[in-house]
Amino acid sequence: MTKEKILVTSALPYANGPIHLGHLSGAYLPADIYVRYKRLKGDDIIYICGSDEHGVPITISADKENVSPHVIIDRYHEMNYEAFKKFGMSFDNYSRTSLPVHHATAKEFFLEFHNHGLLKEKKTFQFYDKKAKMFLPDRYVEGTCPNCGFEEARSDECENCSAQYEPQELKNPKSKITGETPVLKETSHWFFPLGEFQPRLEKYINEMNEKYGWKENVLQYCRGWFKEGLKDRAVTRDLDWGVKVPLDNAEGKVLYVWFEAVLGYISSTKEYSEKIGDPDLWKKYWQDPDTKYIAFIGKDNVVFHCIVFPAMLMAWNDGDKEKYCLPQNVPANEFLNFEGKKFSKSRNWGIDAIDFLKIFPADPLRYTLAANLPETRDADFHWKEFQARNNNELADIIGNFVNRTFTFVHKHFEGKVPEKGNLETIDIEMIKTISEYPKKISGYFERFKIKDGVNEIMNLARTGNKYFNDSEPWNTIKTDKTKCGTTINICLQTIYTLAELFEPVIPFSSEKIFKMLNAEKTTWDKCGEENLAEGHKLAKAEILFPKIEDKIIEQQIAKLGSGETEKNKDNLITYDDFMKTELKVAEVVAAEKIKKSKKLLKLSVKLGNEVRQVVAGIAQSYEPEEMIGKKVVIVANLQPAKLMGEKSNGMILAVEKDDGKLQVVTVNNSIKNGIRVK
Ligand code: B3M
Ligand code: ZN
Repeated sequence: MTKEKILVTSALPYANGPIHLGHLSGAYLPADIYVRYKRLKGDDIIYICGSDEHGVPITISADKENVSPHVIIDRYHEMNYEAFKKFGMSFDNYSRTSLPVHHATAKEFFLEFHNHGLLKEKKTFQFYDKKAKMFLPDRYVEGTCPNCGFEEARSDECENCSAQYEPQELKNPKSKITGETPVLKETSHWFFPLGEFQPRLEKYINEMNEKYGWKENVLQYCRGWFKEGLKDRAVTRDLDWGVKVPLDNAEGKVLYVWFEAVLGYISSTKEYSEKIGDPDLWKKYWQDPDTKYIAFIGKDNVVFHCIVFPAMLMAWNDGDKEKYCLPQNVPANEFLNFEGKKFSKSRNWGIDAIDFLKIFPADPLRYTLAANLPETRDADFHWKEFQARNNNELADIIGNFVNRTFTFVHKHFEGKVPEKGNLETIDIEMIKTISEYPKKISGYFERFKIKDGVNEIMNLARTGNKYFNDSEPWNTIKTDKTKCGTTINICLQTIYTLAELFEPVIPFSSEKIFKMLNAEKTTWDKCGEENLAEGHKLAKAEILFPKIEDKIIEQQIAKLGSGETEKNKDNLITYDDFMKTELKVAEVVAAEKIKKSKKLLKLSVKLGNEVRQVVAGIAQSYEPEEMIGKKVVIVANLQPAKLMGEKSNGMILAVEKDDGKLQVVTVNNSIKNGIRVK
């Protein structure tokens, strides 16, 4: 069989928060299983992903924490990459859209379109939040629908009655960022003529579907968009975080995050090629018409991957430069819910991947998610099901099969693969079953029926156990050792096949089994043959899947909705840590403003006999005289610092109130100053 050249991408997660189990089961695990499977098939495959690091949500998070967006993207890029590694994701490259190679790629596409006169510059009115000093994207404006009166309508469409309207028609608009009433301000943007591409897009999707069989859910979404009619789309935004619009008259504008994020797949491949010292390698995947490009995503990204991105590639391909491959298939998944409800950070419903993997190994999670992927409809993760999949399937079916076979081999056959004697029907059937399996599972994986494939592999382990039981080696070892040897030999061959078929699903356990077998993997197509020679020496058995106790699962269930997450458990400090901070009661004896500073007050405070100078950022909340006589709490052992040229020796504790003003923490006047607070 000829080897295929395959490019696989998974949606680039926003570096604006931790990924959770829903993400894993949508766009990542199915892709990883497919990629690992194709690698075993011996195909030429590259698997690309990375962080999506632009867009308004990132700037909003940054503003909330009063840090630069870089702090946010660095934090979540690292965190998500770490979680992916622990989960066993086998990306060839995990890039970031903040890298220069990405900015250059995105600008190149924009300029190509601009230079060919494809982009139209149009003036529009858009809501502007004076307090936040920014133009508001549609989803950050809420108001009353001009059509049905629904009060939570967006600035351009109503979720309740589906009406679409101009922003100026929305009644009582409110900024979701500051709560202020936004004003309409004129701005201009560049638009991509998506509507013009509709006939070609419909043809493309029909053709791909006919040839490669697209998923019904994906086709449905596309048909829905076509029916509504594609419209021009603005590909720029008024924002300063993102890829700058590479034109002279475009101050303060960046490329719309979706326009550039999809190009992140290309720039990630370029980055990879540079890294491995073969800078042109990316072209082999992106620009060779033989490439089979598969884009794995969740259902909310369908329009961007089946419509917007292909249209952009078509537009590029209309030019005179090297042409790009379009996705051959986009096997988007539906959503995974958590214990019957949507994942929600604010309601503490669900669990982040990184937290999960601090408590449990990756394979039981991979298996549980894979056996229940939301391929055709939304699926649900349940803690009890996770426990049952681990205990009753991984441990009791495959774990038990491996364990009982190894126990036998070490006890009765000196840890070596026994010789086979005459084969009986039951043996011949088992050998035949194993030999048919690789093809059978390929049949599922090739059509992106990952879930069915995974469940079918577990059936082979079930069949193995049945064969073991029906052959009764515990009897034949006493009556007919050759026959017993035949059974154990065939069981070991089955274990080998299982280890390979399961490699894409539970790679860590598969590796352990191969170690126990003291053998290497072969290619997928050969893994159903007899791969272990008679007399081959095996290694010691290990426990593959320890059972998960009820108690552990109940603890997790109890956390739901409560606010206790793994993270804040990690943030706990010891008593000794706390005692390092010397908090003391101090009496303010003098206070004055600091010239040239709106925020700072210079205070003299008394701690016992000691008088110190402390500079505090409370000038917008207190007049100096209001502070005098207050018994405040200060951090007394903070390293001295200079603020606006004034020495500060300690820090006053304060809380921020709803209106943004500070209130210093005080104690009752009867408390002596200098006393330690603990
Ligand atoms: N970051 C959206 C999401 O995580 C987005 C995907 C980009 S793929 C190019 O749903
Ligand atoms: Zn409405």
